[in-house]
Amino acid sequence: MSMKELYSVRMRAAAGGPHEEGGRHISGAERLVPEGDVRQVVGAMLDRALNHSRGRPDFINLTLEALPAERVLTVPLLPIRTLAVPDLVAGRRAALNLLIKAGVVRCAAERALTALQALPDSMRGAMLLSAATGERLDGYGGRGVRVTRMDIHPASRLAVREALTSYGLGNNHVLEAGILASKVVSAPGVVAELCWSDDPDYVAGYVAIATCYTRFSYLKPYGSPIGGRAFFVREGTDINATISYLQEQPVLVVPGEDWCVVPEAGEARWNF
Ligand code: WAQ
Ligand code: MG
Repeated sequence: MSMKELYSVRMRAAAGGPHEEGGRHISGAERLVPEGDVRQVVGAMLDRALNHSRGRPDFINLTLEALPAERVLTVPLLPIRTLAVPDLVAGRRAALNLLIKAGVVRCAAERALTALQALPDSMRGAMLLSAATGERLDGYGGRGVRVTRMDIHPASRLAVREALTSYGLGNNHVLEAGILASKVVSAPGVVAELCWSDDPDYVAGYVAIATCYTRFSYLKPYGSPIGGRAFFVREGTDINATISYLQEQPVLVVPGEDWCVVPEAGEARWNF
């Protein structure tokens, strides 16, 4: 597939006015596609913004930006595994333990969980937190750090989608989150990511580390419109470099030779 240029297509939708005037975040999306796909992608994003379970937006911002292909970095797609947990409490406990195993200090991981649970509503972006203390490091307040300019490599999209579908993971959430997380853990200084959705009916969430994307079947209460993301960075990281990588560096994610969806593991095995 020859690609001289790629287009970053970005959408953000809010209700009650634009985000920057206090509107409530409804939906966002990020793609990085060849020119021939732009029309279809823009149409799909618009449909998605207008038919969202979080409500009807009255503000939609669509951004298109051409990027020279030589600026685009390639990073590996994380393998995806699922841990079935019986409920939210078990899910959060397992997620906490995995974060600690990945090098996040316990009190930092606990602080992150508390901070995400205490959000009054979803942010548009993520909190950047110290993996040592849990202290908030970005200065973006209620907006958070927005990861943009990333996608799966167009030559791999179909095969990855099919692999996910064959494991019952064919919904948009898994692929999009897998792409985002693969970029996030490739950022300088990032140790791990913790995430759950802001879609009221979507209760699964994940922890991503450098080697794996681990889904937990329950990470938030059914019906809650409050999602969130936390990125943990190690001590001594140049925060500005990390933020500019996350927000600006174009990245295509590519499944390596050994990329796979790890078959679902039983609850007992993963009850750390
Ligand atoms: N950059 C930073 N943070 C973001 C971005 C982004 N591009 N997009 C969303 N967020 C933050 C924001 O605070 C949202 O409220 C929150 O993440 C959740 O976003 O394996 O659907 O798009 O089954 O609702 C995870 C589980 C689904 C997927 C994640 O996220 C699976 C999901 P959502
Ligand atoms: Mg959502």
